[in-house]
Amino acid sequence: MHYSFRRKLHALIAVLAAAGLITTLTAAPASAGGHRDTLGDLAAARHKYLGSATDNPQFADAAYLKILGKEFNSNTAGNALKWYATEPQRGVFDYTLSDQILNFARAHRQFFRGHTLIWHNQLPEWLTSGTWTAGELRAILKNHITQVVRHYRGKIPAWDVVNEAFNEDGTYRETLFYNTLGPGYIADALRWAHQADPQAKLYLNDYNIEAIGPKSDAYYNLVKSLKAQGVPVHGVGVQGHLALQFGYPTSLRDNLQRFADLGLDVAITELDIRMILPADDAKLATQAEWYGNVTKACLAVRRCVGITIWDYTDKYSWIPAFFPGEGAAHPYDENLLPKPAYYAIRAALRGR
Ligand code: 9MR
Repeated sequence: MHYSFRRKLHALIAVLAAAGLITTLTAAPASAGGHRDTLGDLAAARHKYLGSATDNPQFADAAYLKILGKEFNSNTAGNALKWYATEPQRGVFDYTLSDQILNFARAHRQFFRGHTLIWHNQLPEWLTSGTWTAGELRAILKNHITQVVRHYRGKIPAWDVVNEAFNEDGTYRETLFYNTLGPGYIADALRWAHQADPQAKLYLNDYNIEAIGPKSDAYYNLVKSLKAQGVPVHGVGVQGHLALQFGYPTSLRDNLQRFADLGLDVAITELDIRMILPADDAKLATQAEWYGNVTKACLAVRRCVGITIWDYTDKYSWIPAFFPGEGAAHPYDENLLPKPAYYAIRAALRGR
């Protein structure tokens, strides 16, 4: 696909530049125009992607879209592929919202992450208000996964199949799916998704698994046992919703590496770094350092395939609504201007 062509092109450029055969294109300033010096280009030269999530309301904002299409080489739907959006009535599938985002990504030659097939939030009313036997729910789940993944077969190369399956202490989260079907729903979901698109990379994804601890240990043990049973699981997504007041997860790199050592891809899937408002220069400097450190952690792990920022700008942040008094979490500000964090990501991608 286009993305892998572009990756190869950038790898070739990097090799030629390293050999001194050409002056590296990525050294050109952004103002030189074109797509030569974006975050996505710098990441591609390191064989990674640097992406952003987006959402449908943002499509009314031309200035926002211009940056989204130009600066990032990966994209994902913040909401449009969730169950409430794709199967609003039982057996009735709607891809209007997700197509808008996927078509934009394809037009801009971006990689794409599908988020998400199974999650306990943003489920349709018909599903949460019903009472289901295990047999019924299994059939509903299988149909949902099969339909959505098959619809996008060959177009969505990576899926968050199950999102947020564990509690902080590493026990299973008691969701509709767990309570009705038991923990085996995860292996089943992965198998159904694999049948629907054998090429897609299938991920388990969660927050607060950046550091080594009970929750990331639960994933480590689960994916190890799934792999031992031959269940198609290919990656672990570390969301990366960080907050300055809680400290930097210093074991991030080692944690990514231990999953990679199991033969899995890893990705930072929903990065943002919030702070208690108001923002000031010191907090923005610390935030920039953290963005740089997360980027370096991914670069240090060969099987870390890339980083997705959970929308690139403070203008469309999910955070103020969920954590009142917090925000300023993204690398662009509310006026779509780059913050110190943006420059720290660039520097890290350049190996500085
Ligand atoms: O960014 C999403 C926001 O627009 C929604 O209102 C919210 C609903 O729960 O979900 C947000 O995305 C979440 C993601 O799907 C899973 N990890 C946590 C993200 C932030 O809440």
